[in-house]
Amino acid sequence: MTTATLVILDHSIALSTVIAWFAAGVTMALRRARTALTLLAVALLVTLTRVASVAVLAGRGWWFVQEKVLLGLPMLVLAALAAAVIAGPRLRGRAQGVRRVESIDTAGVVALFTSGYAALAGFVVTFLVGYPLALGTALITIALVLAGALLTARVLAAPSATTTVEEPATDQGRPQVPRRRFLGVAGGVIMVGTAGTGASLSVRSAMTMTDDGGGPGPASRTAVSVTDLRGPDTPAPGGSRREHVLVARKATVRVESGRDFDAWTYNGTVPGPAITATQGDLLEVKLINHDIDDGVTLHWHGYDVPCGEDGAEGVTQEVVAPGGEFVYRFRAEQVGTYWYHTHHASYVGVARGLYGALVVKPRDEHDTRQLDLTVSVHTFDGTPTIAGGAEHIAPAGTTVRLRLINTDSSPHRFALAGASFRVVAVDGRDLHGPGEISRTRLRLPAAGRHDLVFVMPSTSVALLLDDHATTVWLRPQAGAPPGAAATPDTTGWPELDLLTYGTPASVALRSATADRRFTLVLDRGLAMVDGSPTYAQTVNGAGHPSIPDQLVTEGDVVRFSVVNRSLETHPWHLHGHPVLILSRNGKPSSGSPLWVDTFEVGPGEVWEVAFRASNPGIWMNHCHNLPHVDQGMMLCLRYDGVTTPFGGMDGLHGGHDIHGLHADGSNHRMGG
Ligand SMILES: [Cu+2]
Repeated sequence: MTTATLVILDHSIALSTVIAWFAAGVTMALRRARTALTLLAVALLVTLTRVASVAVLAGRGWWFVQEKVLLGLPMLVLAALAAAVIAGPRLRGRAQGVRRVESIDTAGVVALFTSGYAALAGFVVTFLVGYPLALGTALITIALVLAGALLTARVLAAPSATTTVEEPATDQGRPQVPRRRFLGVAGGVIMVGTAGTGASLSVRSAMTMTDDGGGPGPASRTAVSVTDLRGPDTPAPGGSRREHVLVARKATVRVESGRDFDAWTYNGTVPGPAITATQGDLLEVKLINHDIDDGVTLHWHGYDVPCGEDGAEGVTQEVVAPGGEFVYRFRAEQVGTYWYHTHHASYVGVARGLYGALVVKPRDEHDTRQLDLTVSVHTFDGTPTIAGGAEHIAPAGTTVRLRLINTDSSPHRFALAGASFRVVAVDGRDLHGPGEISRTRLRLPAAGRHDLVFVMPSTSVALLLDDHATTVWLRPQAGAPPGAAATPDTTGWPELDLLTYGTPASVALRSATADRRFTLVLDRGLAMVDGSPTYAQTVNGAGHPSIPDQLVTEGDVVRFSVVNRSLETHPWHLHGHPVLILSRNGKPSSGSPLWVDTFEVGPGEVWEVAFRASNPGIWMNHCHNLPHVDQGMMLCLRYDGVTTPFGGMDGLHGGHDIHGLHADGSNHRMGG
C-alpha cells in the first residue's frame, strides 16, 4: 500500500473515531442504553484500528505521524479508556435493566463526548498544524478538549437536566440550558482557542531564522552582495557574443489550438523567442518591460548562472517595472535544454505566457543529418497546447532530437508512437547509458525537460500529449501516411521510471559525507504567508517568508530530503544547482546518475537528493507548482556571507515581498 493510500485510510479512520464517539455520547444522552453500548463498542474498536493505522503509517516515517503519536493518539486513547471505564458499566447496567432509566448519566455522557472532542482535536491538528508539532499547539489542544468536557458537564448538570424523565425528552421537555453560564463557558473556550491560535501563529511568523543543517553556523566573514555575483561580459575563447532584447508586453496571441488568448509575452509571442547558443558563447539578454504592470524578471530555469543573473525578484534584483530594464549576462557553459520565465508573480506571469526556450548546443556538434526540434507544452485557458510545429519532414535515417519542455505547473505525459527512442538527457543533463525503449510514456514534472533521440524510420512517427490526440507528426516525406502511428492507444503504456533507467556510473557526490542535511516536510496547514494567516502550502509547518533559510558554505556537500505529507504533488526546484537524486522512498536510484533541477515529490513520497554548494548566492528553493509558491511554499538557500540589498532576506517581513505581492498590497490572481 502506498503511503498516500495509508494517509487517506488513516484520515478516514480518524474521522470514523470522531463520528463513533459522538454518536455514542448522543445516544447515551438520549438514554438509548442498548444503542449507546453498541456504539461504545464500535468506538473502542475504531479507536483500536486507529492505533494500528498510525502504527503502520509510522513505519513510513516519523514525519507522517509525529503529531498523531505525540498528541492526537494519546489524547484519544486516554479519553477512550476513561469512557470505557466510566460509561461502559453504567450502560451495561441500564441495557440489562439492572438500573432504571431515570436521568441522563452526566459522567458517562461527558466521558463519551470527551473522547469525541479528543478524536476531533487530533483530526483538526493534523489538518491545521501537521508537522512539526509545537508544545504550544499541544497545550492549546489539550486545553480545548478539557474545556469541551467541562462545558458538556456544565450543560448536562443544569438543574432541569437531572430531573427524572422516563421518556426521551421532547422539544418542550428538553433540559433547559442555563444560557448565561453556557455563553460564559463557550465564550471562554473561544477566547482560549483564538488567543492560542493567534499566539502560535505570531510565534511562527516571527521565527524566521537560519537552519544550518547540522553544519557550522554563520561565521563573520566579509560580506558579498548578490549584486556583485554577476556573470562575465566576454565569451569563452572561441565563443561569440549573442545579444537579445526581450520586451515584456501584453498581446493577443493565437495559440496553436487556433484560439486567441490575452497573453503577457516576451516580444509579442508565446512562447517568447527561443534563445539558443553554442557552448562558450556569452548570452546578453536585455529585458525591457513595456506594459506588464505587475513587473517582470527573467529566470533561467535549470541554468546555473551566477546568482546576480538569476532573476529572483526581491532577492537577486528588484522587479523590472513598466519602463524599466535589466541586462542579464552569462556564459552558456552548460549544454542542454532549459527554459526561461518570469520569476515575479510567476503563478500568473508564466501561466499567461512569460516564458521561452533556452537551448545550448555543444561546440563540436556537426551532425547535418540531425533534426533538432524543441517542443514545449503550455496550458492556455485549460487547454494544454504544444508549441513547436504540428508537422515536420525527416527523411528515413535522420537522427531526430526532440527537446520536450513542460512549462506548466502540473505534470504532462508524452508518448512517442512509431519509433523506439532513447531519453538522452533530463533537465539538460545527459544520462549515462540510456537504453532504447518503445511503447513507454514519459512523465514530465512541472518545469521538467526530456531530450529524446531516435532514428527516423521509413514510416511516420507521432508524438502524443497526455494520451490524447497526436500533436506533432514526423513524416519521412510529405504526404506519408500515418501508418502504425495513426491512433495508438497509449493509455496502457508503462511510464518510464528514470530512477532505474540507464546504467549506473560512479559519482563522488553519492558517497561523499554530507556537511549539512536538511529535511523539508511539505503539507497544508494554517500558517502566516506574507503577513496574513492562510491555509497555506507549508514547509515544516511554516509559509513563506517564515520558513527558515537554509545556510550553506561554499564547497559543502549538502543532502536534503523532501517529504510530502500532503495529498498534492510538489515538483521541487532548487535554483542555481542541479541536484543528484539519491533515493525515492528509501530506495536508492539505480539507473544512470540522475541530475535534475526539478523533482516531483508525489503524495506520501520521500526523496533524498544531494548537491555540492559550488555557486555562491542566495537561491530560491521552492515548489514549481507556481500557485503553491503564492500559497507559501518557498524558502531560501543562503551561502554564508552573501547578502542582498533587495527586500529578500532582512526585509522579508517588511513591505517588500519577494514573490508576488504588489506595491499596493494586493495579490493579483489569474482569473478563470
Ligand atoms: Cu507544491
